[in-house]
Amino acid sequence: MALTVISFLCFAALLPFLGLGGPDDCSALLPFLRLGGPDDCSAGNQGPFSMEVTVTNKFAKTNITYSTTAEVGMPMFGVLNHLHKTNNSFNYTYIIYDTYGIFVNGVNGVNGSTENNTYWQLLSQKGSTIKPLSVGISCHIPKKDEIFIMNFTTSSCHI
Ligand code: B12
Repeated sequence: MALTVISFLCFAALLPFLGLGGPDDCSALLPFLRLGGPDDCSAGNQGPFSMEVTVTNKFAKTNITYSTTAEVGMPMFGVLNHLHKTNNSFNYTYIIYDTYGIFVNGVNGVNGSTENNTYWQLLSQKGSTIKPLSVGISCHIPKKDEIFIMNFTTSSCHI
């Protein structure tokens, strides 16, 4: 008799995990099956997104816009390398500093120069707002709908 009672109690305790008995069955199983919940919702936001890279040079009066794709979380360094691999009309050169990372030296054959006080300024456009980056391409992680601008201009002092 005692064995029957224990067996019954064990079976009743297992019901929620077997998906049986009562209206809360599904939610009781969810944590074990890893269905639903916030992780699944955010999974929908992963994957590649499209973005634009604009190369502008006021001296040569040129302005070229490239369309490319970026992976969520990928730094601009990876995005620019992907753009170059998929579109060989875009190319760039860089110098690695062991302090701040990767510095863009030249774009499409035009190099910055300390003698001429020129450099490739990096900017980010979201909607109608354009801001200079506060970090280089190795640290900047672009977001969906961002336009990344490489602007050949004269050096201005910044700290
Ligand atoms: C001068 C300077 C510049 C000059 C450098 C060339 C020159 N003619 O001297 C110019 C104007 C080109 C410049 C550009 C940029 N800079 Co600057 N720059 C400085 C500054 C004021 C002094 C650097 C220096 O001379 N150090 C002394 C020398 C002896 O040391 P060094 O290691 O040899 O210095 C070199 C590197 O620092 C390099 N460098 C300069 N800026 C940057 C930025 C990055 C991302 C990298 C990898 C290297 C790098 O150039 C220096 C001279 O060769 C520092 C601030 C500071 N007080 O340190 C900011 C600073 C290094 N720059 C900074 C930034 C953000 C930029 C830009 C990304 C700005 C932008 N939105 O475009 C761009 C780089 C864009 C690109 N093409 O990749 C930040 C870096 C922050 C970070 N965590 O990454 C700093 C710390 C300013 C700040 N407080 O925000 N910069």
